[in-house]
Amino acid sequence: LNKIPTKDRESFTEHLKHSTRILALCGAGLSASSGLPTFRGAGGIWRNHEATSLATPEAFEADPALVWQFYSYRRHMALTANPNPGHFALAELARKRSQFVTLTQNVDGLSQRASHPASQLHLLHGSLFDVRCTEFYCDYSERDNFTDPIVPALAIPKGSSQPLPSIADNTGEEASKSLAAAMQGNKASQEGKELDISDAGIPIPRISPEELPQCPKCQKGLLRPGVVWFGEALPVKTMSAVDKFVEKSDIDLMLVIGTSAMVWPAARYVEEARSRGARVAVINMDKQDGKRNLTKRDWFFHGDAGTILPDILS
Ligand code: BJW
Repeated sequence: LNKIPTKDRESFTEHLKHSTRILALCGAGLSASSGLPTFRGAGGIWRNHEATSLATPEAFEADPALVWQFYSYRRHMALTANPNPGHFALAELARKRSQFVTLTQNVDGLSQRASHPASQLHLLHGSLFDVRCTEFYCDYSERDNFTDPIVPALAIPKGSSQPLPSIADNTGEEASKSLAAAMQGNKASQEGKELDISDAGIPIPRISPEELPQCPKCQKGLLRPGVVWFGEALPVKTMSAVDKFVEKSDIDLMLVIGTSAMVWPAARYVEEARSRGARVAVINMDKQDGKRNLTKRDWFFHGDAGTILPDILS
């Protein structure tokens, strides 16, 4: 896409060669070329909802079925996606450099599937494949639940072969949406495909609370995805392991990969590393996001993380 200027590549390669303590902060842009949508910008809308507005305890309380549909869809997307060369390049760097640590805000499991050493990978925002009970007195939690769909009611509907509504019945915006949905449904059905339920024009079934994932321990609470929503604390053990690494000694290099770096406390690690002497390299598809807070000592590599990382880290 964008050719890296030779002098930037040379100075980065030289610095990487002499770096010992390296930190990477990853965001949704790392998984973009694996086909997974980001949170902000055009890809961040799910059925007319801002993805970030569904990632809250309040949204789950108000409409657990909607939030579970969103997460069930994302579990399915993540399970059917593959890690890209960016995930593999980070995993390889971790194997080569014992003092390299990746902090990922991503919950999609792609770094793990690229065999990133687990002891050098910290999941700041949890995982789509962890679940836990929502009852405050119940401590039930499960890791690596890859059942897809997690309950039958959350299966992504296949195209139905209902007859198309007649043109005469279709006037106005709603009607043309339902026609488009029915046409997509019919096409999907002919091809045996799942419907794209991220499109608000595609009808999805109403789900009652009893059909959502239930806690097998207390048999009272609903299960929820084991991710960190806005207003919730990040996992304590993860944070203390990260802080231990960061506070131990100076940091040589900080890689900021495919993130808008707007969400706290994850974003604060960039400044923290800088204050410990790190030079910062930002890899981002968007100039505005990537160049925010850059200093003269930093590098900005403009383009797809899946292409740039294997190039600059090899
Ligand atoms: C590419 C690319 C390609 C595209 N190649 N690049 C003011 C100051 C400080 C803090 C706050 C504040 N006001 C509110 C807060 C707190 C809040 C916060 O930070 N809000 C901000 C929005 C202001 N933070 C919290 O609430 C956190 N908790 C907390 O603070 O707790 C306090 C507490 C303490 C003790 C007890 C109780 C509470 C929790 C934050 C949790 C965030 N959760 C989510 C959802 C996770 C689950 C899920 O996945 O559904 O995490 S929100 C969402 O944002 C998700 C992401 O991990 C996170 C970051 O997004 P990311 O990854 O950067 O994605 P995008 O879309 O923003 O950016 C993608 C980038 O990639 C773009 O730049 C593209 O250009 C680029 N890109 N394609 C390279 N191919």
